[in-house]
Amino acid sequence: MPRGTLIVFEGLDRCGKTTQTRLCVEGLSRTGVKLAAGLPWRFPDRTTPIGEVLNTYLTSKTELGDEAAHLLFSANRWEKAATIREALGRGETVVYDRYAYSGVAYSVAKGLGMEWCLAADEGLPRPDVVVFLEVGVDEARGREGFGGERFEEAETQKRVGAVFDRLKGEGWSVVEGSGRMEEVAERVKAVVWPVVQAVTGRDDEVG
Ligand code: DGP
Ligand code: NA
Ligand code: NA
Repeated sequence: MPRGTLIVFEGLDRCGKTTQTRLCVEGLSRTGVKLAAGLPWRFPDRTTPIGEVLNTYLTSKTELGDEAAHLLFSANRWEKAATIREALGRGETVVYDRYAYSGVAYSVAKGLGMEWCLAADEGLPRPDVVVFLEVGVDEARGREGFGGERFEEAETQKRVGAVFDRLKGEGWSVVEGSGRMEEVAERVKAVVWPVVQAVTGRDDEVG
């Protein structure tokens, strides 16, 4: 049995990631690809005990040192690692709204070392494709809800964007995130579907 595909969406706050992640799942479900239950999955997963701490941190109700925050975000991913591996092993495709790259980008933007940050996530299931939704900070800023949480000011977002630029590499697909959401979804489909086909061995048209 072919394994499932691990698809990850990354980007700055308010880049449309959550909408595009959902549309991607809807598109995949129409193709008949076997999907994990309850997609999209997201990090931080605020439903776990560690996730609850992260939620109070992000909404600025608690303070944490940068290193402690980094390791908690990473631990939040590690507590799901076995679940992800099991789903992929059952042939189920998994779609994530944020993954370890956000962890590194936000922490390095705060001044922590790149190597130190990367080390905490080393060994997590490796994504087959990272869809990076590229949206300028000024555009993201104009979107509804921007500015509500800890890292959502323009200066932070610019620094986070610069770290993402350093992380972009093999397996990354940068997708222009501005424009109508249906147009963006088409661009996403064009990069995701070939990967799903390659991993699962399907060769039919996108549904
Ligand atoms: P979201 O729920 O996708 O809006 O993410 C909440 C905020 O948390 C957002 O500003 C990005 C930030 N974030 C997400 N993952 C991590 C991480 O692993 N480490 C750090 N430091 N910040 C993260
Ligand atoms: Na956010
Ligand atoms: Na979001």
